[in-house]
Amino acid sequence: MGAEKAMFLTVEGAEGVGKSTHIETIKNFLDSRDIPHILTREPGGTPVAERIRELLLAVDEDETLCELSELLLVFAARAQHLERVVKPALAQGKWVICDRFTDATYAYQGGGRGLDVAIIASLESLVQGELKPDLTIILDLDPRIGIQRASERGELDRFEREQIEFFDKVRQRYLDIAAADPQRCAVIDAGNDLATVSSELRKILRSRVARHV
Ligand code: Z5A
Repeated sequence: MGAEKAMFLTVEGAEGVGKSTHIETIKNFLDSRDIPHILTREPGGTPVAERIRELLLAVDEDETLCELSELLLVFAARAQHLERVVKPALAQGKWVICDRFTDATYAYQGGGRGLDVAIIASLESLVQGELKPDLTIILDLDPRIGIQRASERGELDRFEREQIEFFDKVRQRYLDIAAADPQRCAVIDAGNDLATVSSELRKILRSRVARHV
């Protein structure tokens, strides 16, 4: 393995776009090149951060989570995940593939909930410093299809119960992020069949990742 620098790859998108499915494609790509890597996710990735995830996803009829609490919990989980998992892995030369990261905060808490981007940016700077993903794959899909896919899996979590307008805003914010940072972000049409999406993803990996190995 001749990696100069371990890469930090993130996969993003709104509800049911196929992140888990296509992270497997990335894993196979790295395995085929003997690139050491870990798979992780946000919110979560450590025992403490997974407990925060449970709080974030739980439907609690007695007390709704206020928007600022939600934002702070997301970043609390991220701080723990970065210190305990992401930074140590990168320091050991292991690539990190993360199912969602801070773009999700801009999309869900910023776009969906309407929280001020400046507040998110200041927390991002506090928690991450200069650390950003090297490559972000954004799977883009009409939320109506994504929700349909998710609802076929069973009971819906707290986010999945949001109205379609919420997911339209999330999707749009992801597209805005990609347009503002095309060097880092690649958008894939996740409305195509699985084979087409995987093939497009491999093409992106060959062009953007191969030069690092
Ligand atoms: N959240 C937040 O608010 N702020 C933050 O900063 C962060 C997160 C980091 C949990 O995330 C929630 O946290 C998330 C936002 C919030 N809530 N929502 N919504 P999550 O990643 O666990 O939640 P999720 O979006 O529901 O992910 P998921 O359930 O893992 O879905 P997915 O990984 O994108 O999809 P999948 O499981 O790979 O695929 C879904 C189904 O569709 C499955 O049956 C596949 O076989 C099928 N599929 C996938 N692709 C295709 C294609 N191309 N054609 C046909 N069928 C397909």
